[in-house]
Amino acid sequence: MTSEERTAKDRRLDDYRVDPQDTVLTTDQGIRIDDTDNSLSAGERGPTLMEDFHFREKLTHFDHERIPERVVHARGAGAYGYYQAYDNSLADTTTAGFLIDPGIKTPVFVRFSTVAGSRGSADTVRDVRGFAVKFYTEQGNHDLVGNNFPVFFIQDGIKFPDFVHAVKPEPDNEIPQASSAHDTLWDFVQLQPETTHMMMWLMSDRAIPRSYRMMQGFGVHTFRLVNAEGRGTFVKFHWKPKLGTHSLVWDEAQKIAGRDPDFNRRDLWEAIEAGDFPEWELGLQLVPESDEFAFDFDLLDATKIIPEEIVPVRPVGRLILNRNPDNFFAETEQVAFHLGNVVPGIDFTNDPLLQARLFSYLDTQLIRLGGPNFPQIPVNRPIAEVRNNQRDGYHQMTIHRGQASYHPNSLGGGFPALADRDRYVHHQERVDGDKIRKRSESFGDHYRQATLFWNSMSEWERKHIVAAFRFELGKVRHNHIREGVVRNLNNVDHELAVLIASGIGVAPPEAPSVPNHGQSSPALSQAGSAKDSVLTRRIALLAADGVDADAITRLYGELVGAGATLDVLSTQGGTVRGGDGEHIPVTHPLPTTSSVVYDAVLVPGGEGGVQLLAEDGAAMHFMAEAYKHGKALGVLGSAMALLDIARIGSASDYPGDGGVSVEQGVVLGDTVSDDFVQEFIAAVTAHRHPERVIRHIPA
Ligand code: HDD
Repeated sequence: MTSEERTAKDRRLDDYRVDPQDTVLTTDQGIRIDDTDNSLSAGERGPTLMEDFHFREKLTHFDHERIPERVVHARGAGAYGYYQAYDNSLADTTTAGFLIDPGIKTPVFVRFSTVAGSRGSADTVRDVRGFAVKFYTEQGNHDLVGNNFPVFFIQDGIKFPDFVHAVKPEPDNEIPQASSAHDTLWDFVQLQPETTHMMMWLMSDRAIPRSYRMMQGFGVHTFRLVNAEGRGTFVKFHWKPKLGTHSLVWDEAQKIAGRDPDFNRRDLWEAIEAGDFPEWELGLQLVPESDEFAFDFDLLDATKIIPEEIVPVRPVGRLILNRNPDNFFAETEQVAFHLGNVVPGIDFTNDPLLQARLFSYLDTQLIRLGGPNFPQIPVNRPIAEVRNNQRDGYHQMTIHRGQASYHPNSLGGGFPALADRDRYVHHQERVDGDKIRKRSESFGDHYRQATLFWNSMSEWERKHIVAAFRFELGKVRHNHIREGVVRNLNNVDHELAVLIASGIGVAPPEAPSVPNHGQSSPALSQAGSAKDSVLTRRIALLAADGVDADAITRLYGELVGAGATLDVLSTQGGTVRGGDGEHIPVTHPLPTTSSVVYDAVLVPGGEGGVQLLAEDGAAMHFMAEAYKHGKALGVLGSAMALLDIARIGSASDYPGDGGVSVEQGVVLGDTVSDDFVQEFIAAVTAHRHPERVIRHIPA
């Protein structure tokens, strides 16, 4: 990283970084140690002595190395970077400097996570992904603790423990790990129709992102921006990934969970190490306070979106992640987000889910990080100056000087003084009402937006949603739960409910009294997401002795030049011999890897090589599986014979005129011509080709 890329936060962290280079082993007391492999004992074969302070200290520290994992979002990965506003004329809307001043690069730490699984669970499970951003602004820390879905399961945070108990592994046997496909979750869902909209998102491909770098983020709640005059504007926060929003397919996601459970974490780490810095654009939906009641839903209801076609998302800045943490525990595990960390110019609304979160996050850090001084942990420290009269407590790291730790005081000169500028001013709002436990009637519709989501999906996205419901409900043992879910979904869309019912052994419901309203919001579909680059796409090239080595050299140059990576996979490790005797290094032997960790496959020609691949089950499985998952395939010359063997096409699909043929992402050519390269890059850029017929593929 160049010195220019180092942020103010990086400089603050310098004081805490410890490097083992040129050091000598000591105890925690600084006593130098010359043997850490043998305990002090009475005789070579005798008992260990209590006085072995090095042994005792080493073991005691080890015994206390674990802290409680997060009750939700335990599995995560994080990175540092910065946020920079565009020249966006938001100065009339908020006093939050980091949102309006293009001259400021605000340091950030971002942590992505799954929700239900434990710390050691797999990355590619069907789940919501956390997208939590800590902005270390000059006005203090601001946390935007969002998800990759714009809505939530429940409307009031008092139900959060119920929901989490239902989705987590069941309490008697702690099964299943990191999965929503079990009775308790669906029991809760069928009895709590407010979950319906979120469940549509959870059953969609959004719940299995290809990469953290390829998913959207949302602040979910309606927040409020406040300007210098105290005028409020409702706001929804959106993060849009530069690489587009792309997903895995379910069969693939499950296989990756075994092949590479760290798939998303590794992807984030490797992209940053390679200098392919992940990037998102921040967008805002702004609603004047006068329009609070202008919608057919309540802005305070976190199970609702504001469709982008009604209130457009206005781009206001960009987020870049450019540095991996030095130490997972110290930084990614100890980072403490809190929805209540806000800077002047950003305020809350009366969304009851938001209000509950204001309590829960501080509370959870107290138990998780062992006391009230967790804001002093390096990753949590603001870059803004911290001065107050809070004192003592476990793990106090600050040596507060002076006699006075109270306000007002005369003995300390009255310091710290009360701020008279750039201070936090709560938005003024008149509030009065009866003390009641009652949900507002404006929160009463649970289906319209679930229907909107369903209507907005492309045909293949709908197929995936139906398959996901069938998979999950197929694992539910109680019939009344399956029936209850189908009953609810019938209010979303009759055809959807019938399709699901027929797959899970439930009688199809009668048509509902309120038919589908027919409205859609195209922005909700991933089909139209950005598909304009192959940057960081992972391409597998299958080769065996006798391969056309020139083709590999050319393909490598073209694809790596376009920003993709190309791995040569073969039946064994070491090198592959080209037709003319050249040696090409093998990146991975086929048995150690799998098609599921790649985005696309290339198979060059070369008679002997093609024959060896044809006889190799792993190679044929690789091609068939990649085809099944909708990935781009580029097949050259004699390798076209493999299409029949893998049951994914036929060499006769190629007209044989020296040109290039393209059918649903399968690109065939005689040689590595410019056309072939262009068509293959276009096929990879498209991400997936979900229209293929794949029922017959056994992989
Ligand atoms: Fe939460 C963690 C996001 C509702 C209580 N939440 C947590 C994290 C994210 C979210 C991204 C992980 C932060 C990290 O990486 O450390 N949570 C959300 C979103 C919600 C939401 C987008 C709805 C809009 N959460 C929610 C409610 C409650 C909580 C309603 C409780 C009333 N969430 C927590 C928590 C966690 C947490 C128990 C666990 C670990 C932590 O806070 O630091 O306090």
